Order: sequence, then C-alpha cells, then structure tokens
Amino acid sequence: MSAPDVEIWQLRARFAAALSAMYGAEVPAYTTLVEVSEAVNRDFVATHPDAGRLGSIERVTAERHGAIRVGAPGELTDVADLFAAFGMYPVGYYDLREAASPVPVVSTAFRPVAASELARNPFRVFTSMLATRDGRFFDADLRRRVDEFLSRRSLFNSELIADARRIASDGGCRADTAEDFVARAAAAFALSREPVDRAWYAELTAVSAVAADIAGVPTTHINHLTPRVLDIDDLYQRMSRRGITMIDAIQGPPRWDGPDVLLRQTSFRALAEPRRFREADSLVTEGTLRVRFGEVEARGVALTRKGRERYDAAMASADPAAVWGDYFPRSDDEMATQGLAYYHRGDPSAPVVYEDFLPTSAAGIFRSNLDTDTEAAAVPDESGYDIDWMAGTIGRHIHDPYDLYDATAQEAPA
Ligand code: OOG
Ligand code: NI
Repeated sequence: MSAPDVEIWQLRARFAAALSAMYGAEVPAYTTLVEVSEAVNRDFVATHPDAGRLGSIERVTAERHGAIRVGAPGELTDVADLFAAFGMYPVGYYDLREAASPVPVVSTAFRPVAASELARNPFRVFTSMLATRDGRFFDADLRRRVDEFLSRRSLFNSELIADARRIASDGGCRADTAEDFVARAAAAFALSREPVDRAWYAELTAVSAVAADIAGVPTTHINHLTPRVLDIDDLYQRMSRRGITMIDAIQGPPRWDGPDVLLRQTSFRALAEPRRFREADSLVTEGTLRVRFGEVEARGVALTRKGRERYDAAMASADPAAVWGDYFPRSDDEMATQGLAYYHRGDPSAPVVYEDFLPTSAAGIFRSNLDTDTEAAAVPDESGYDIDWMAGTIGRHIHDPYDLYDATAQEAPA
C-alpha cells in the first residue's frame, strides 16, 4: 500500500486513549486517580524548575501502563501480534513464581523499544500468562480442566489479529479503517457481561485468585491502567486524604533527596464491581467481585547492571531507606561517573528514564490486591518456562532492557 494515513505511533496513542476512556467508565475511581495525578504533576512543575528532567510534562501526563492477564500460550501469541500493530514489542521476562510470595504467572511487557517512539507515546502493557504447566500450583487434573476451559474460549477474533498483522507489516493503516481497528482492539479488553460460573470461579479461587481472574471467566480485561506522577508521596497523601485506602507502602526504592532510580509504585483496591453469576441450578444472579484496582507510579533514571546490583543489595537490607546513602551517591554527576545509571551521551543532566518494571513490586502489587495466598506444592517445576520458552512460543525476540538502554544512552535525548 502507499504511505499509510495513520502511523503506528498514532494508532498506539489512540489505543491508549481508548482503553483509558473505557477503563474510566468501568472503574470510576480510576478517573479520580487520573485527576489527582494531573493536579500533582501541575503543582510539581510549578514548584520545580527542573521538573522536565525525567520527561516532558506532556509525555508524563499522557503516560499510562496497563496490565492484562491471559491463560494460554496461544492467547499470549495473539496479544503479541495485536500489540505489534501499535509498535509495542516484548521487553524483559518476569518470573513472578520466583517471588518471595509466588504468583503463578510468567510475564513480559509490551512497549515501544526506540527512544523516539517512547517520546511520541510511551504506552506499555505488562502482560502475564497463567503458569498452568507448573505442578507446584496446578495438579494434573486441574491443569487439564483449566486448559480445556481455555481452549474453548477465543479472546481475540481471527479477523482482528489478521488486521493487526497487516497493519504491523504496512506500518500503519488508512484513515477510514483506523478508528474501527482501534475500537475493536480496545473492546477485546472490556469487562465481560457474561455470567461467571460461580462454582468454577470458586474452585479456582481456592487454588489462586489470579487463576480465577484469568481462567474463571470467558474473556480477558484490563486489570489496571496506571498514570505516572512526578511526586508519588504527594499523590499517596492526597488520595489518602480523599478517603481512598492505599496499600500500606510505596513499592520500590525509598524516597530520598538524591536521584530517583527505577520505579516507585503504589495502589489502592478498587471497590466491588457488579458481576452476574451462573449458579449451580443455572439461575443467573447478581453479585460482586473485587479484583481490579488503581495503581500509580513515578519513574526515575534507568540503572546499569552495576547500578541494579547495588539496588538489589540496598533493597535486601532490613530498612532500605536508612542505608540508601551507603549504596547510592546523591548526585547525577556521581551516578554517571560511577557508571551506576544511564545518561544520554554521558551527560548527567540528561537521565535515561527507566521504561520497565520491577518483579518484586509487580509481585507485591499483584498480591496486595488479592484476598488469598497461593500455596505452592513441594514438587519439582517441570514446566520449562523461561525467556527462551516464551520467545519461541510467541515467535518473537524478547528484548533485553539493558540492550535498549545501552542504545538509548548513545543517542541525544529524544
Ligand atoms: C500485573 C502486576 C505488575 C506492575 O506495575 O508492576 C504491574 C498484574 O497485576 O496483572 O502491573
Ligand atoms: Ni502495574
């Protein structure tokens, strides 16, 4: 085809906006969170002359990440094909089964990989797949029944995926098809009105609330959509003052007066949402589920491998805030000199922003919003899940975040 009217990045921006509008209609507390985030950012910019050091206020205000969860390898492959039409590619492999309190999923994040694309629109989606092959969480009988349930559903229709593949290879689409394509893509993540099978959902919940959220229902949905703020401590206090109960702590590095690194996140639990249930006698009743929540994040400078080792060591301390200054210098100059963080062309006034996630925070965010824990059985893990398994399954290279930061650091700021 001739040059597309609507480019991939414009489709990505529209997709992010469509999901935001849809999620706001589904979860009203999200709209409150976005409003408070915008107020925090406005006030921060007004009082901090260097507020733009981690990104323009336009980018930060428009910035969101989403989280979705799927059940089967084929579903993950469809997600990869769909997101490629928005210029979002898999970056990083996160194994949340390895967390101190395990969650039975393996994950990646779909996002733009080039700094210039991130600058145009940085939308990213943390995507998790249920680890049904891992015998520590699913015995053979349950695994068989979950896989059978999953094989009967179809999260994305084949026309949508075929259109996505075409758009990805054409680098965009015609103006008259863009709106419809974005609307159909967003609709695939809407909360289903189909009744939930009460007994099946309850059986899965007993094993893992995440398993129920993923495989207890016939479709997938946005689990959360996260705005970015420039001062997450301020956000936390403002939300608490509005009577919204936040989780106990901000996840990730502590607040301090030196350069912010990586990612700090916090969340609140969404209110019960109305859902319809199919009971044992086939009657449909009204009920509620509390699964979805609101999350917010603040991003800092990306750490090098050496910086990340420091980070992990500091976080392993009983009180990271108390010892942070023993691990990290107080200025970007020193961070750059010691090779702890990425800066564009070595210029300490030009941090490279961290664009990825943190497995410990991710596991913490997952779990803080669940009612029940998952017990892992003491059997060997024979699932074979790892980054190579995932890459082979979806038929795509999974980018190493460090390779991307190395490349970005060679470039002038976008
Ligand atoms: C994903 C949790 C991970 C984050 O921001 O670390 C995540 C989920 O709950 O599905 O979104
Ligand atoms: Ni998240």
